[in-house]
Amino acid sequence: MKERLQQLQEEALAALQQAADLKSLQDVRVQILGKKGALTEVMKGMRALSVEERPVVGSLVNTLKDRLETTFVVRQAELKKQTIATKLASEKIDVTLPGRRATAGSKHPITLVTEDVVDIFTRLGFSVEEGPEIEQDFYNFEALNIPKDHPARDMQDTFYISDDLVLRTHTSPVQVRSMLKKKPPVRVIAPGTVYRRDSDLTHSPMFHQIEGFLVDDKVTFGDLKGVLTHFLKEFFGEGLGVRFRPSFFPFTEPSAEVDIACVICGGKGCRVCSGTGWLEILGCGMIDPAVFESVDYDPATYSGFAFGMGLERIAMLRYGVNDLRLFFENDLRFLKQFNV
Ligand code: 2NM
Repeated sequence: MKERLQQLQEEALAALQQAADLKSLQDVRVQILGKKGALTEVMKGMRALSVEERPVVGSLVNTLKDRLETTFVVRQAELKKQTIATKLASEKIDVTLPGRRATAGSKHPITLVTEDVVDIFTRLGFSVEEGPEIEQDFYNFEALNIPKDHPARDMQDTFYISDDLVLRTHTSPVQVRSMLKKKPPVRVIAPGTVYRRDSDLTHSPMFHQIEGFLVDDKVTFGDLKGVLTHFLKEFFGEGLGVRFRPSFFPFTEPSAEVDIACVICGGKGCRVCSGTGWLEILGCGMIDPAVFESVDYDPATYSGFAFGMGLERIAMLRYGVNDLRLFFENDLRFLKQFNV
């Protein structure tokens, strides 16, 4: 019996010491001290002992049990410490390493141009208005005196969502909404994204516009010329050549197109201005009385002017960009150059 206990002690101590992790240590404990463990088996054998031997062996068993329990607890603490140390070592980070720099973005050139134009008109007392890009026929066409058979209404030119809904083809519907909201005197500019079914080297189906209008009593074509000439000289430079040519729009009468002296060749004639020395930059005119009727302004009391311009073209001239597609490709090598 004593030899069996001695042997068990050696085996058990070795097994506890050799357990490599908490799970196998627990297994060893069950194998030795558990209900069906080796030590329990030995204790069952005590029934066969004599009355004199029993307390002696019993005391040995208890001593061994205590010793094994203690060894188990010590080894368990050791393994726990080891586990934590391994985990800490694997999760260690060097906080002294240099960080990754956060790269700053930059404003899109169309945004920069929009901000500049808006700034000039804001200083003239205009307020900025916005409206939906999905627009009703009434605001996009009907109220602007664009008749049912006008080519602009054609499926060829306009993205239709339904019979009555279109992707706005200009930002004029924002002006219509402003006129319905406010009574004169009123000065508004409306920058925004617009859509037309047109896609080639010089046309994108999605592009950007700024339109503006001013209504009061006694507004004249002279006011229109003064405001737009002021704007163009603020934007492109004081010495700029500007000319007004007669034109036609359904929503203005009379209408005009405005040219500036070519910013590339200074008016001598080059590829950009097709040898004319002039660049067409915006459309404008005196708001047609028919538009006033749609928004319930009395055309006998009020008059006003309106204008519109495409921002991609202006951005190309300002930054010397020779390909429209660069604005829509979002190539960071292009966009980064506008970091100001
Ligand atoms: C243009 C040219 C001429 C224009 C007219 C209006 C409104 F709503 F007041 F009638 N907004 N924008 C207008 C006039 C736009 O773009 C080339």
